[in-house]
Amino acid sequence: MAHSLKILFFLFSILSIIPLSHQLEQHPLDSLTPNEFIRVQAIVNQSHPTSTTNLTFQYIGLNEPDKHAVLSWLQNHPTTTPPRRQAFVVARINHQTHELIIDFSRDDIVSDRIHHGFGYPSLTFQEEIDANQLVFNHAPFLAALNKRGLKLEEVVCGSFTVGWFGETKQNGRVVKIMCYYLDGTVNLYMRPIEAITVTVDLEAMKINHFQDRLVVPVPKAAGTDYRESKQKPPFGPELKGITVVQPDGPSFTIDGSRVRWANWDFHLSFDARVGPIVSLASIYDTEKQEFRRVMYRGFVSELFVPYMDLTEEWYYRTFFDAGEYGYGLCAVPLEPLRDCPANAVYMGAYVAAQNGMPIEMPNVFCIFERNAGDVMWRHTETMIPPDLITEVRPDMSLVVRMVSTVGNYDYINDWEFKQIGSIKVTVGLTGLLEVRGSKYTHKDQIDEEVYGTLLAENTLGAYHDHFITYHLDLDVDVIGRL
Ligand SMILES: [Cu+2]
Repeated sequence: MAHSLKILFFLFSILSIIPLSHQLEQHPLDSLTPNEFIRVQAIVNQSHPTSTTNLTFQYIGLNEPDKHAVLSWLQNHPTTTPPRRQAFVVARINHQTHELIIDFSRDDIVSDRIHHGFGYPSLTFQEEIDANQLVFNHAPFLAALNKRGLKLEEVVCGSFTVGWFGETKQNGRVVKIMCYYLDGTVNLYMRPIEAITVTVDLEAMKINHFQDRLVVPVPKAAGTDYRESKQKPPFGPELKGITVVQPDGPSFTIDGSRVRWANWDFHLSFDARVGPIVSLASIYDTEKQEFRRVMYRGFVSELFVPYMDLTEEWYYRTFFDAGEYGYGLCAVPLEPLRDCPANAVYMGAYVAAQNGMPIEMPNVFCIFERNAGDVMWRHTETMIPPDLITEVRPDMSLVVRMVSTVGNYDYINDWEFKQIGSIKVTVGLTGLLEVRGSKYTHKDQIDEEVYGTLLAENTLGAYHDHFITYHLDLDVDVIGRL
Protein backbone atom coordinates (compact mmCIF):
# COMPACT_ATOMS: atom_id res chain seq x y z
CA MET A 1 0.00 0.00 0.00
CA ALA A 2 2.73 2.46 0.92
CA HIS A 3 4.39 1.72 -2.41
CA SER A 4 1.33 2.40 -4.54
CA LEU A 5 0.58 5.65 -2.73
CA LYS A 6 4.10 6.80 -3.37
CA ILE A 7 3.82 5.98 -7.08
CA LEU A 8 0.56 7.88 -7.43
CA PHE A 9 1.96 10.95 -5.74
CA PHE A 10 5.08 10.72 -7.81
CA LEU A 11 3.18 10.46 -11.09
CA PHE A 12 1.22 13.56 -10.21
CA SER A 13 4.38 15.48 -9.42
CA ILE A 14 6.25 14.63 -12.61
CA LEU A 15 3.25 15.29 -14.83
CA SER A 16 2.96 18.74 -13.35
CA ILE A 17 6.66 19.54 -13.41
CA ILE A 18 7.99 18.28 -16.71
CA PRO A 19 6.40 20.77 -19.12
CA LEU A 20 7.69 23.72 -17.11
CA SER A 21 11.17 22.63 -16.23
CA HIS A 22 14.30 23.38 -18.17
CA GLN A 23 15.33 20.22 -19.98
CA LEU A 24 19.04 19.54 -19.95
CA GLU A 25 20.39 17.85 -23.03
CA GLN A 26 20.20 14.11 -22.51
CA HIS A 27 23.47 12.21 -22.47
CA PRO A 28 23.38 8.78 -24.17
CA LEU A 29 24.52 7.15 -20.91
CA ASP A 30 21.95 8.89 -18.69
CA SER A 31 19.76 6.60 -16.58
CA LEU A 32 16.20 6.23 -17.80
CA THR A 33 14.00 9.17 -16.87
CA PRO A 34 10.63 8.72 -15.12
CA ASN A 35 8.94 9.52 -18.45
CA GLU A 36 10.94 6.81 -20.17
CA PHE A 37 9.93 4.24 -17.53
CA ILE A 38 6.31 5.20 -18.15
CA ARG A 39 6.76 4.85 -21.94
CA VAL A 40 8.40 1.43 -21.54
CA GLN A 41 5.55 0.29 -19.36
CA ALA A 42 2.96 1.57 -21.85
CA ILE A 43 4.68 -0.03 -24.86
CA VAL A 44 5.09 -3.44 -23.22
CA ASN A 45 1.57 -3.34 -21.78
CA GLN A 46 0.18 -2.53 -25.22
CA SER A 47 1.85 -5.55 -26.78
CA HIS A 48 0.94 -7.82 -23.88
CA PRO A 49 -2.37 -6.54 -22.44
CA THR A 50 -2.53 -7.38 -18.75
CA SER A 51 -6.13 -8.56 -19.12
CA THR A 52 -4.87 -11.61 -21.03
CA THR A 53 -1.31 -11.79 -19.78
CA ASN A 54 0.50 -12.42 -16.57
CA LEU A 55 3.13 -9.67 -16.84
CA THR A 56 5.68 -8.47 -14.30
CA PHE A 57 8.65 -6.17 -14.88
CA GLN A 58 11.66 -7.68 -13.13
CA TYR A 59 14.14 -5.10 -14.44
CA ILE A 60 14.04 -1.93 -16.53
CA GLY A 61 17.20 -0.01 -17.35
CA LEU A 62 19.15 1.67 -20.09
CA ASN A 63 20.16 -0.57 -22.98
CA GLU A 64 23.75 0.59 -23.04
CA PRO A 65 24.62 2.10 -26.41
CA ASP A 66 27.63 0.87 -28.32
CA LYS A 67 30.87 2.36 -26.99
CA HIS A 68 32.10 3.51 -30.41
CA ALA A 69 28.79 5.23 -31.09
CA VAL A 70 29.01 7.08 -27.76
CA LEU A 71 32.63 8.13 -28.33
CA SER A 72 31.97 9.23 -31.88
CA TRP A 73 28.97 11.26 -30.71
CA LEU A 74 31.13 12.92 -28.07
CA GLN A 75 33.92 13.71 -30.50
CA ASN A 76 31.54 15.27 -33.01
CA HIS A 77 29.17 16.81 -30.49
CA PRO A 78 27.01 18.82 -31.05
CA THR A 79 26.92 18.25 -34.81
CA THR A 80 25.92 14.57 -34.74
CA THR A 81 22.82 12.94 -33.39
CA PRO A 82 23.23 10.79 -30.28
CA PRO A 83 23.09 6.99 -30.49
CA ARG A 84 19.59 5.50 -30.40
CA ARG A 85 18.14 5.60 -26.95
CA GLN A 86 16.82 2.24 -25.86
CA ALA A 87 15.63 0.49 -22.72
CA PHE A 88 16.49 -3.06 -21.73
CA VAL A 89 13.67 -4.89 -19.99
CA VAL A 90 13.50 -8.25 -18.27
CA ALA A 91 9.87 -9.24 -17.88
CA ARG A 92 8.03 -12.39 -16.90
CA ILE A 93 5.29 -12.80 -19.46
CA ASN A 94 3.02 -15.79 -19.01
CA HIS A 95 5.67 -17.55 -16.93
CA GLN A 96 8.48 -17.07 -19.40
CA THR A 97 11.44 -14.72 -19.10
CA HIS A 98 11.53 -12.17 -21.91
CA GLU A 99 14.48 -9.89 -22.62
CA LEU A 100 13.05 -6.93 -24.47
CA ILE A 101 14.66 -3.94 -26.11
CA ILE A 102 12.48 -0.87 -26.48
CA ASP A 103 13.55 1.86 -28.88
CA PHE A 104 12.34 5.30 -27.84
CA SER A 105 12.71 6.85 -31.29
CA ARG A 106 10.27 4.26 -32.65
CA ASP A 107 8.21 3.86 -29.50
CA ASP A 108 8.32 0.15 -30.12
CA ILE A 109 9.77 -3.19 -29.06
CA VAL A 110 12.68 -3.88 -31.41
CA SER A 111 13.78 -7.17 -29.85
CA ASP A 112 11.90 -9.77 -27.82
CA ARG A 113 13.95 -12.81 -26.85
CA ILE A 114 12.70 -15.59 -24.61
CA HIS A 115 15.37 -16.84 -22.21
CA HIS A 116 15.36 -20.65 -22.12
CA GLY A 117 18.65 -21.23 -20.32
CA PHE A 118 19.41 -21.52 -16.65
CA GLY A 119 18.87 -18.62 -14.35
CA TYR A 120 15.95 -16.43 -13.47
CA PRO A 121 15.43 -12.67 -13.35
CA SER A 122 16.14 -10.72 -10.20
CA LEU A 123 13.36 -10.58 -7.64
CA THR A 124 10.99 -7.66 -7.34
CA PHE A 125 10.24 -6.21 -3.92
CA GLN A 126 6.57 -6.96 -4.50
CA GLU A 127 7.06 -10.69 -5.03
CA GLU A 128 9.34 -10.86 -1.99
CA ILE A 129 6.62 -9.18 0.10
CA ASP A 130 3.93 -11.49 -1.32
CA ALA A 131 6.04 -14.62 -0.77
CA ASN A 132 6.94 -13.64 2.81
CA GLN A 133 3.27 -13.11 3.60
CA LEU A 134 2.24 -16.65 2.60
CA VAL A 135 3.61 -18.32 5.74
CA PHE A 136 1.23 -16.36 7.98
CA ASN A 137 -1.70 -18.32 6.57
CA HIS A 138 0.06 -21.67 6.33
CA ALA A 139 -1.24 -24.04 9.00
CA PRO A 140 1.96 -26.15 9.35
CA PHE A 141 3.98 -22.96 9.88
CA LEU A 142 1.54 -21.74 12.53
CA ALA A 143 1.81 -25.14 14.21
CA ALA A 144 5.62 -24.92 14.11
CA LEU A 145 5.49 -21.54 15.89
CA ASN A 146 3.07 -22.95 18.43
CA LYS A 147 5.41 -25.85 19.13
CA ARG A 148 8.19 -23.33 19.88
CA GLY A 149 5.92 -21.10 21.98
CA LEU A 150 6.43 -18.13 19.63
CA LYS A 151 3.91 -15.33 19.04
CA LEU A 152 2.87 -14.88 15.41
CA GLU A 153 2.78 -11.07 15.64
CA GLU A 154 6.51 -10.99 16.55
CA VAL A 155 7.57 -12.99 13.48
CA VAL A 156 9.09 -11.37 10.37
CA CYS A 157 10.22 -13.26 7.28
CA GLY A 158 12.51 -12.79 4.30
CA SER A 159 12.83 -14.38 0.84
CA PHE A 160 16.07 -16.24 0.17
CA THR A 161 17.26 -17.25 -3.27
CA VAL A 162 18.14 -20.93 -3.54
CA GLY A 163 21.31 -21.15 -5.63
CA TRP A 164 22.19 -23.77 -8.23
CA PHE A 165 24.05 -26.99 -7.46
CA GLY A 166 24.56 -28.57 -10.85
CA GLU A 167 21.02 -29.85 -11.36
CA THR A 168 20.37 -30.55 -15.02
CA LYS A 169 16.66 -29.87 -14.65
CA GLN A 170 15.57 -26.36 -13.80
CA ASN A 171 13.94 -26.28 -10.40
CA GLY A 172 11.55 -23.45 -11.17
CA ARG A 173 11.52 -19.91 -9.87
CA VAL A 174 11.44 -20.53 -6.13
CA VAL A 175 12.59 -18.84 -2.95
CA LYS A 176 12.90 -20.17 0.57
CA ILE A 177 11.32 -18.17 3.35
CA MET A 178 13.35 -17.71 6.52
CA CYS A 179 11.73 -16.22 9.59
CA TYR A 180 12.98 -14.30 12.58
CA TYR A 181 11.65 -13.29 15.95
CA LEU A 182 11.44 -9.71 17.25
CA ASP A 183 9.84 -9.75 20.73
CA GLY A 184 11.97 -7.13 22.44
CA THR A 185 14.46 -6.18 19.71
CA VAL A 186 14.55 -4.78 16.18
CA ASN A 187 17.67 -6.83 15.50
CA LEU A 188 15.75 -9.65 13.87
CA TYR A 189 18.84 -11.19 12.25
CA MET A 190 20.16 -12.17 15.69
CA ARG A 191 16.97 -14.19 16.37
CA PRO A 192 16.56 -16.74 13.58
CA ILE A 193 13.81 -19.34 13.91
CA GLU A 194 15.94 -22.26 12.77
CA ALA A 195 15.16 -25.61 11.16
CA ILE A 196 11.98 -24.54 9.36
CA THR A 197 12.14 -24.47 5.58
CA VAL A 198 9.30 -22.99 3.56
CA THR A 199 9.67 -23.11 -0.20
CA VAL A 200 7.55 -20.78 -2.35
CA ASP A 201 6.90 -21.17 -6.05
CA LEU A 202 6.95 -17.55 -7.20
CA GLU A 203 5.01 -18.23 -10.39
CA ALA A 204 2.05 -19.76 -8.58
CA MET A 205 2.80 -17.62 -5.49
CA LYS A 206 2.13 -20.68 -3.37
CA ILE A 207 4.03 -22.67 -0.76
CA ASN A 208 5.07 -25.91 -2.46
CA HIS A 209 7.19 -27.45 0.29
CA PHE A 210 7.35 -27.21 4.06
CA GLN A 211 9.71 -28.85 6.49
CA ASP A 212 10.04 -28.52 10.26
CA ARG A 213 13.13 -30.54 11.13
CA LEU A 214 13.81 -29.93 14.81
CA VAL A 215 13.42 -27.31 17.50
CA VAL A 216 16.44 -25.06 18.04
CA PRO A 217 16.36 -22.35 20.73
CA VAL A 218 15.85 -18.82 19.42
CA PRO A 219 18.77 -16.67 20.68
CA LYS A 220 17.72 -14.17 23.34
CA ALA A 221 16.74 -10.58 22.57
CA ALA A 222 18.68 -8.99 25.44
CA GLY A 223 21.66 -6.96 24.32
CA THR A 224 20.89 -7.18 20.59
CA ASP A 225 19.15 -3.84 19.93
CA TYR A 226 21.57 -1.52 18.10
CA ARG A 227 19.57 1.69 18.39
CA GLU A 228 21.35 4.41 20.35
CA SER A 229 18.11 5.20 22.20
CA LYS A 230 17.96 1.63 23.49
CA GLN A 231 21.56 1.41 24.63
CA LYS A 232 22.28 1.28 28.34
CA PRO A 233 25.42 2.60 30.09
CA PRO A 234 28.35 2.26 30.18
CA PHE A 235 28.74 4.32 27.02
CA GLY A 236 31.99 4.82 25.19
CA PRO A 237 33.88 8.10 25.35
CA GLU A 238 31.90 10.96 23.89
CA LEU A 239 33.59 12.89 21.11
CA LYS A 240 33.05 16.53 20.24
CA GLY A 241 31.53 17.17 16.83
CA ILE A 242 33.61 17.75 13.71
CA THR A 243 32.17 19.55 10.74
CA VAL A 244 33.50 20.46 7.33
CA VAL A 245 32.95 24.05 6.31
CA GLN A 246 33.29 25.29 2.75
CA PRO A 247 32.42 28.99 3.05
CA ASP A 248 32.78 29.48 -0.71
CA GLY A 249 30.74 26.38 -1.59
CA PRO A 250 31.97 23.17 -3.16
CA SER A 251 34.60 23.07 -5.90
CA PHE A 252 32.63 20.58 -7.97
CA THR A 253 29.78 21.16 -10.37
CA ILE A 254 26.96 18.81 -11.31
CA ASP A 255 25.39 19.42 -14.69
CA GLY A 256 22.69 16.78 -15.18
CA SER A 257 24.67 13.57 -14.80
CA ARG A 258 28.05 15.16 -15.49
CA VAL A 259 30.30 15.86 -12.55
CA ARG A 260 33.38 18.08 -12.72
CA TRP A 261 35.88 18.51 -9.93
CA ALA A 262 39.50 19.64 -9.99
CA ASN A 263 40.80 18.15 -13.24
CA TRP A 264 38.28 15.30 -13.20
CA ASP A 265 35.27 15.04 -15.47
CA PHE A 266 32.89 12.06 -15.36
CA HIS A 267 29.34 10.90 -15.91
CA LEU A 268 27.34 9.35 -13.09
CA SER A 269 24.28 7.18 -13.57
CA PHE A 270 22.24 4.69 -11.59
CA ASP A 271 21.03 1.19 -12.35
CA ALA A 272 18.69 -1.07 -10.37
CA ARG A 273 21.02 -4.06 -10.72
CA VAL A 274 24.50 -2.58 -10.32
CA GLY A 275 23.91 0.73 -8.52
CA PRO A 276 26.27 3.61 -9.40
CA ILE A 277 27.89 3.62 -12.83
CA VAL A 278 30.83 5.94 -13.47
CA SER A 279 31.42 6.58 -17.15
CA LEU A 280 33.81 8.60 -19.29
CA ALA A 281 36.08 9.52 -16.41
CA SER A 282 38.88 11.68 -17.71
CA ILE A 283 41.45 14.14 -16.44
CA TYR A 284 42.22 17.50 -17.98
CA ASP A 285 45.92 17.91 -18.64
CA THR A 286 46.58 21.61 -18.11
CA GLU A 287 49.93 21.49 -19.95
CA LYS A 288 48.63 19.67 -23.01
CA GLN A 289 45.29 21.44 -22.70
CA GLU A 290 43.35 18.30 -23.42
CA PHE A 291 41.46 15.57 -21.64
CA ARG A 292 43.21 12.30 -20.98
CA ARG A 293 40.81 9.40 -20.63
CA VAL A 294 41.04 7.11 -17.63
CA MET A 295 37.92 4.92 -17.60
CA TYR A 296 35.11 4.45 -20.08
CA ARG A 297 32.80 2.70 -17.67
CA GLY A 298 33.02 1.22 -14.17
CA PHE A 299 30.52 -0.40 -11.83
CA VAL A 300 30.13 -3.23 -9.33
CA SER A 301 29.09 -6.16 -11.52
CA GLU A 302 28.28 -8.66 -8.77
CA LEU A 303 28.46 -9.34 -5.05
CA PHE A 304 28.59 -13.08 -4.41
CA VAL A 305 28.01 -14.22 -0.83
CA PRO A 306 28.29 -18.00 -0.35
CA TYR A 307 27.87 -19.53 3.10
CA MET A 308 29.99 -22.54 4.04
CA ASP A 309 27.37 -24.24 6.17
CA LEU A 310 26.11 -27.64 5.04
CA THR A 311 23.02 -27.87 7.25
CA GLU A 312 19.68 -28.29 5.51
CA GLU A 313 18.55 -24.70 6.07
CA TRP A 314 21.87 -23.14 5.10
CA TYR A 315 23.64 -25.09 2.33
CA TYR A 316 21.83 -23.27 -0.49
CA ARG A 317 22.72 -19.74 0.70
CA THR A 318 24.88 -18.56 -2.16
CA PHE A 319 23.51 -15.12 -2.77
CA PHE A 320 24.13 -12.90 -5.77
CA ASP A 321 23.33 -9.58 -4.17
CA ALA A 322 23.36 -7.69 -7.49
CA GLY A 323 21.88 -10.27 -9.86
CA GLU A 324 19.26 -11.69 -7.51
CA TYR A 325 18.34 -8.81 -5.20
CA GLY A 326 19.58 -5.70 -7.07
CA TYR A 327 22.50 -3.72 -5.67
CA GLY A 328 20.84 -0.51 -6.89
CA LEU A 329 17.31 -1.60 -6.02
CA CYS A 330 18.43 -2.16 -2.41
CA ALA A 331 20.01 1.31 -2.16
CA VAL A 332 18.72 3.26 0.84
CA PRO A 333 18.32 7.02 1.38
CA LEU A 334 21.54 8.42 2.82
CA GLU A 335 21.25 10.03 6.22
CA PRO A 336 22.57 13.62 6.01
CA LEU A 337 25.42 14.39 8.46
CA ARG A 338 25.74 10.68 9.34
CA ASP A 339 26.24 8.77 6.12
CA CYS A 340 27.86 11.77 4.45
CA PRO A 341 29.53 14.92 5.82
CA ALA A 342 27.96 18.38 6.09
CA ASN A 343 29.44 19.53 2.78
CA ALA A 344 27.78 16.72 0.77
CA VAL A 345 25.34 17.23 -2.08
CA TYR A 346 22.64 14.56 -2.63
CA MET A 347 21.17 13.08 -5.79
CA GLY A 348 18.12 10.87 -6.29
CA ALA A 349 17.38 8.11 -8.79
CA TYR A 350 14.50 6.02 -10.14
CA VAL A 351 13.78 2.33 -10.36
CA ALA A 352 10.84 0.48 -11.87
CA ALA A 353 8.21 -1.12 -9.68
CA GLN A 354 6.94 -4.58 -10.57
CA ASN A 355 4.22 -2.92 -12.66
CA GLY A 356 6.85 -0.92 -14.56
CA MET A 357 6.06 2.46 -13.07
CA PRO A 358 8.92 4.62 -11.78
CA ILE A 359 9.63 4.85 -8.08
CA GLU A 360 11.70 7.74 -6.83
CA MET A 361 14.67 6.91 -4.64
CA PRO A 362 15.69 10.11 -2.85
CA ASN A 363 19.23 10.77 -1.57
CA VAL A 364 20.62 7.69 -3.26
CA PHE A 365 24.02 9.28 -3.94
CA CYS A 366 25.99 11.80 -2.00
CA ILE A 367 28.91 13.65 -3.49
CA PHE A 368 31.42 15.48 -1.36
CA GLU A 369 34.96 16.74 -1.22
CA ARG A 370 37.08 14.95 1.33
CA ASN A 371 39.87 16.52 3.30
CA ALA A 372 40.82 13.73 5.65
CA GLY A 373 43.80 15.67 6.98
CA ASP A 374 46.21 13.58 4.91
CA VAL A 375 49.20 14.73 2.93
CA MET A 376 49.29 14.09 -0.82
CA TRP A 377 52.90 15.24 -1.32
CA ARG A 378 55.45 17.11 0.75
CA HIS A 379 59.13 17.94 1.14
CA THR A 380 61.21 19.87 3.67
CA GLU A 381 64.62 20.92 2.39
CA THR A 382 67.28 21.37 5.11
CA MET A 383 70.36 21.25 2.88
CA ILE A 384 70.32 24.90 1.87
CA PRO A 385 70.94 26.70 5.17
CA PRO A 386 69.92 29.10 6.46
CA ASP A 387 66.74 28.42 4.50
CA LEU A 388 64.28 25.80 5.56
CA ILE A 389 62.05 25.15 2.60
CA THR A 390 58.80 23.34 3.33
CA GLU A 391 56.27 22.60 0.66
CA VAL A 392 53.10 20.61 1.43
CA ARG A 393 50.15 19.65 -0.76
CA PRO A 394 47.17 18.45 1.29
CA ASP A 395 45.32 15.42 -0.04
CA MET A 396 41.89 16.40 -1.33
CA SER A 397 39.54 14.09 -3.14
CA LEU A 398 35.99 13.80 -4.41
CA VAL A 399 33.79 10.97 -3.17
CA VAL A 400 30.62 9.56 -4.73
CA ARG A 401 28.82 7.33 -2.23
CA MET A 402 25.89 4.93 -2.28
CA VAL A 403 24.73 2.60 0.50
CA SER A 404 22.95 -0.60 -0.45
CA THR A 405 21.27 -2.63 2.28
CA VAL A 406 20.76 -6.15 1.02
CA GLY A 407 18.88 -7.75 3.90
CA ASN A 408 21.20 -7.90 6.88
CA TYR A 409 24.25 -6.36 5.20
CA ASP A 410 24.92 -2.73 4.40
CA TYR A 411 27.45 -2.10 1.67
CA ILE A 412 29.02 1.37 1.60
CA ASN A 413 30.06 1.86 -1.98
CA ASP A 414 32.53 4.69 -2.67
CA TRP A 415 34.12 5.96 -5.85
CA GLU A 416 36.88 8.35 -4.87
CA PHE A 417 38.62 10.60 -7.37
CA LYS A 418 42.04 11.75 -6.29
CA GLN A 419 44.07 14.73 -7.42
CA ILE A 420 47.04 12.49 -8.22
CA GLY A 421 44.95 10.95 -10.99
CA SER A 422 43.83 7.71 -9.39
CA ILE A 423 40.34 6.42 -8.80
CA LYS A 424 39.95 4.53 -5.56
CA VAL A 425 37.06 2.12 -5.17
CA THR A 426 36.00 1.05 -1.72
CA VAL A 427 33.25 -1.20 -0.46
CA GLY A 428 32.69 -1.02 3.26
CA LEU A 429 30.75 -3.96 4.63
CA THR A 430 28.70 -3.29 7.71
CA GLY A 431 25.26 -3.99 9.15
CA LEU A 432 24.41 -7.27 10.86
CA LEU A 433 25.75 -10.79 10.62
CA GLU A 434 23.50 -13.54 9.33
CA VAL A 435 23.68 -15.91 12.29
CA ARG A 436 22.46 -19.47 12.82
CA GLY A 437 20.51 -20.41 15.93
CA SER A 438 22.11 -23.23 17.90
CA LYS A 439 21.55 -25.35 20.96
CA TYR A 440 25.05 -24.50 22.24
CA THR A 441 25.58 -21.88 24.91
CA HIS A 442 29.33 -22.34 25.42
CA LYS A 443 32.05 -23.31 22.96
CA ASP A 444 33.25 -26.16 25.19
CA GLN A 445 29.99 -28.00 24.49
CA ILE A 446 30.66 -28.19 20.76
CA ASP A 447 31.91 -31.58 19.56
CA GLU A 448 30.72 -31.50 15.93
CA GLU A 449 31.33 -29.36 12.86
CA VAL A 450 29.10 -26.29 13.23
CA TYR A 451 30.44 -24.35 10.22
CA GLY A 452 30.92 -21.22 12.27
CA THR A 453 31.97 -19.59 15.53
CA LEU A 454 29.85 -19.40 18.65
CA LEU A 455 29.43 -15.63 19.11
CA ALA A 456 26.92 -15.63 21.96
CA GLU A 457 24.56 -18.07 23.63
CA ASN A 458 22.67 -20.01 20.93
CA THR A 459 24.26 -17.84 18.24
CA LEU A 460 26.66 -19.15 15.59
CA GLY A 461 28.36 -16.81 13.12
CA ALA A 462 28.31 -18.91 9.94
CA TYR A 463 31.48 -19.03 7.82
CA HIS A 464 31.00 -17.18 4.57
CA ASP A 465 32.69 -14.92 2.05
CA HIS A 466 31.82 -11.75 0.20
CA PHE A 467 33.22 -11.60 -3.32
CA ILE A 468 32.84 -8.24 -5.05
CA THR A 469 33.55 -8.01 -8.75
CA TYR A 470 33.86 -4.86 -10.81
CA HIS A 471 33.28 -4.19 -14.46
CA LEU A 472 36.12 -1.81 -15.34
CA ASP A 473 36.49 -0.69 -18.95
CA LEU A 474 39.68 1.32 -18.66
CA ASP A 475 40.92 3.62 -21.41
CA VAL A 476 43.98 4.96 -19.63
CA ASP A 477 45.51 7.87 -21.48
CA VAL A 478 43.57 7.55 -24.67
CA ILE A 479 43.64 11.15 -25.79
CA GLY A 480 40.50 12.75 -27.07
CA ARG A 481 38.10 15.52 -26.34
CA LEU A 482 35.19 14.48 -24.15
CU1 LIG B 1 29.27 -11.30 5.76
